[in-house]
Amino acid sequence: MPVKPVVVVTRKLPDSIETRMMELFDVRLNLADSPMSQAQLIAAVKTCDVLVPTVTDRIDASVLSQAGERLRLIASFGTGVDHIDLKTARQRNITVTNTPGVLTEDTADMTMALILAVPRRLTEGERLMRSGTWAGWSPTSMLGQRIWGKRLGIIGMGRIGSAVARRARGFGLAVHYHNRRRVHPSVEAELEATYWESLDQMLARMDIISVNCPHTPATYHLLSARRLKLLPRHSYIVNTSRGEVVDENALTRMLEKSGIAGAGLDVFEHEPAVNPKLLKLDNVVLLPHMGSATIEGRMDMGEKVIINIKTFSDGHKPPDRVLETMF
Ligand code: 8YV
Repeated sequence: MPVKPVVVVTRKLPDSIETRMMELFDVRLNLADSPMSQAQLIAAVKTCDVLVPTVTDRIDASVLSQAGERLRLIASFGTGVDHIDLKTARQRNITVTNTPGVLTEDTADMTMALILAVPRRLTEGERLMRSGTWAGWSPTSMLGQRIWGKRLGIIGMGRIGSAVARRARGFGLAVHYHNRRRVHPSVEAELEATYWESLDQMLARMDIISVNCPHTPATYHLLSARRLKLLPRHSYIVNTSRGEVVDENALTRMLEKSGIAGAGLDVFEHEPAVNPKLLKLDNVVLLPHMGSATIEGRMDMGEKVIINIKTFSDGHKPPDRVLETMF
């Protein structure tokens, strides 16, 4: 790899991150911030040493198979890597890195915000105020569901799931979880978390479900139409992970017919598209994939990308290598 590798960054990053990148690398920025088409991505991978994509880019086999010999590193700006074909990258000897850890607390905060917002009808109340039709306080208006004492079922007890569990305890929620592997007993004890080997059994007994697992082939539509039907009618779902983990159409049907009480969604199956029927429902809170959207988080993510590229171009193993076997 050349001393100053050619680095293509697919979206606009914070100014100071771009400035540092310009000092260190031969960088091609996207100042207009327009999402790149597949043809533009292919053109980019033909000429660069390093690609810095985000969740809005699909780095699939058709892109990677047209990459030039010099493409050696994909330093993704983000933690999720479901937009990158890891197998093809490995076959072509392209290293992939991500930015884990630095967006954990922000994403957990947003998850907690949705856990509070949906049962307490936060955005519904806000819409009422803005409509100018609020008739004043009444003992029976805008009643929601109490949070304290309810059961929270976390799907995916990784970094973010654990950070959600820590917050949830402060709100008096009983923490339950399902994970591919049971977490260490000391972590379970710290989080006072109850493990469910069977996702189906956990779903049937929870008041609130939080989706915090990555999207992989194994978790695609993990919350399928069948599993959604297991949820109690009074329960809520919050998803700050990836839209693909939940069958969005089935969820919408469930919400329409009050099969569950509500949903808080920060992610969608076909972003930026959203099932238009969801927009019509009062019992959902919808956010535009902003779980990790803090200034500090974006700076930290950018720093991680820079460290990964610099370490790699200096001939060392970058700290945040992603291996297929991790998923
Ligand atoms: C990021 C995310 O904003 O890091 C992730 O996996 O989902 C988001 O919080 C986005 O992916 C950046 O590419």
